[in-house]
Amino acid sequence: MATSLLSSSLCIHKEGKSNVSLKETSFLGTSLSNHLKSEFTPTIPKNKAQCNQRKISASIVSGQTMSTTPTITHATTPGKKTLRTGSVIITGASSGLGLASAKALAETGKWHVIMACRDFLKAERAAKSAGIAKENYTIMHLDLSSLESVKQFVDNFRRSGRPLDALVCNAAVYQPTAKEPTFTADGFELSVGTNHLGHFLLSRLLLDDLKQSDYPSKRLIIVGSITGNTNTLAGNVPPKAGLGDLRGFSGGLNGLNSSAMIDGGKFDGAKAYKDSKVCNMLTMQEFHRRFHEDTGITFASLYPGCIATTGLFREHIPLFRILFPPFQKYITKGFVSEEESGKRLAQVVSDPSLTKSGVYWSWNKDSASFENQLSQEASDVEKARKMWEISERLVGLA
Ligand code: LMG
Ligand code: NDP
Ligand code: PMR
Repeated sequence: MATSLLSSSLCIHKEGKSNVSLKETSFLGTSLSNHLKSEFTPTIPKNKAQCNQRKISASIVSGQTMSTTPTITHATTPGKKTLRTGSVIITGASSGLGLASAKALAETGKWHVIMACRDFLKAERAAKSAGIAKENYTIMHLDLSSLESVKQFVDNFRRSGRPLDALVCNAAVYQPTAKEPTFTADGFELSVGTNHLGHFLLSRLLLDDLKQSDYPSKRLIIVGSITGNTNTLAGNVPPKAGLGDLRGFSGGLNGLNSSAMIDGGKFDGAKAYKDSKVCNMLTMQEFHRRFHEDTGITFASLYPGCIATTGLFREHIPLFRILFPPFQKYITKGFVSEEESGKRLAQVVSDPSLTKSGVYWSWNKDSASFENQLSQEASDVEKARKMWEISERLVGLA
């Protein structure tokens, strides 16, 4: 039974329509220049004065929060229109998928990466040991488990004078062994508070900055996961994701006068994480419905594959950490290296052929991307709307 379930879940990947192969989508290669010819009108000079002006105030804070001075560089091809360096914020870029995608994007030479991290020193060491060139990244402090920190990050970013062309909501915590809930600075259960509510406020605030960007393809990417989707085998491993009627969420997830769980049930750290991923995927779609048409911004989510070696499993029992990578490699075959997952996320950020909005991307075994199907709950329009409205209230936007 296990085998048949396994292969049926893998079939979803095989059967998925493969839109692009890696070969076809080499970052910003010929296909991008073609794309640019038709779509891109350079508007750098318009922003430059504004940028310079902002740079002055940015220098006041840069000593503390930034490792490089903001500069806007241009990639020039003689005789062709030029595309300025893109500016992308990646949350949780100090390890795992975030670091790998920061490296992949920086290495194209077409992106400056703002690594939005809670631990400045760790991020600096990580960037150095990954070999990311100094001029290609800036580290800025962001602790997603504090709404005040999110607001400060947005202020600091604006002061830096950089445009915002892409935002990647990647950071996450996972507490599979926690017996009792812990809470964010604002009193929300930590996993949903950090993975969803912190990112919700961040992306709502930065939407204005994305709107102002003159980049040809502006994107807001939120990392989702297979384990939040109950239409897959992985999503059926207990405890399963389920938001119920959102009664705990509506009550503020504070564990005092309301449950710490979205569905109002008993605390379960693994479920809270999976629920937070459902919120991430619902948020992406609600953004798409509310803002895509008017702004042209691409909103997308993805399941990058099972990156069984990352820090995400740091709180799991040691035996799990030993067995999980070989289990995923040899049994489920869902394993993907950090490097490969980084390339996948980088593709969703910058590949000219992945501009479709409202999509949940996955990759098949040949590492070709395809548009995957979300579970019924993760694509529930009414639930997305309700979840959005409660989130607005909890983060103080409504
Ligand atoms: C929970 O336990 C913990 O309680 C929780 O605290 C948290 O840690 C959480 O997700 C994290 O895990 C999960 C536990 C329960 O799973 C295990 O880790 C136990 C392992 C049991 C080993 C079973 C043998 C499998 C083969 C072994 C290979 C050896 C390698 C070791 C691997 C270690 C790492 C995993 O899990 C269970 O209850 C086990 C049963 C899981 C099967 C679930 C399948 C349900 C299928 C339902 C049908 C759905 C159909 C979907 C079809 C979709 C198609 C469209
Ligand atoms: P890691 O633990 O390696 O990376 C998570 C990052 O989030 C770290 O940089 C961590 O910072 C950061 N972070 C955690 N809490 C906060 C906070 N309060 N404020 C700011 N940053 C924070 O895990 P992964 O790379 O595996 O996870 C990245 C994303 O990929 C997550 O969204 C996860 O849900 C998703 N994902 C992962 C899969 C996997 O198999 N690993 C599968 C599917 C999705 P620090 O370095 O300081 O701890
Ligand atoms: Mg899962 C095709 C099968 C498949 C895939 C792709 C994953 C991904 N897992 C699969 C199957 C199974 N897992 C099976 C059959 C089991 C029971 C033995 C199993 C168990 C399991 C555990 C205990 N798996 C896990 C855990 C975790 O603690 C991880 C988790 O749920 O984190 C929330 C996890 C994961 N399995 C995955 C992926 C991608 C994860 C982790 C990360 C995530 O969703 O972010």
